[in-house]
Amino acid sequence: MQIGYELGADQRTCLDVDECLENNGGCDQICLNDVGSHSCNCHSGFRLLSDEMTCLDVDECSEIENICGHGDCVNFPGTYNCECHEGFTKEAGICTDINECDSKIQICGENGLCENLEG
Ligand SMILES: [Ca+2]
Ligand SMILES: [Ca+2]
Repeated sequence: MQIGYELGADQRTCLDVDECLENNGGCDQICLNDVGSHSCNCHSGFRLLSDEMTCLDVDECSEIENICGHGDCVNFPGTYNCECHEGFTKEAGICTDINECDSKIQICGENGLCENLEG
């Protein structure tokens, strides 16, 4: 008898033990049952540590340079958020410059020429 197997009802067959049924196989998040063993996995935004059981949040703010563009990155478990500086708007999660000239409000008046600046 090997670890990871249990004896079947006929006392001759080795059956896989589903370790995930008990205590989630010791896994932090996702337990994957394999024949004769099992493994752990993590939800997206988390990383499996070297103990192969524990999931740790990925700090996108420090790991991915300039992830927010013109904004402040705030790390959350499993995700992150970009808080844009004034004059910038979030597009596809990244803070990009608002082109005030394109907005419906005619900020420069009828005859004024509008020049878009960063921020
Ligand atoms: Ca198993
Ligand atoms: Ca995160």
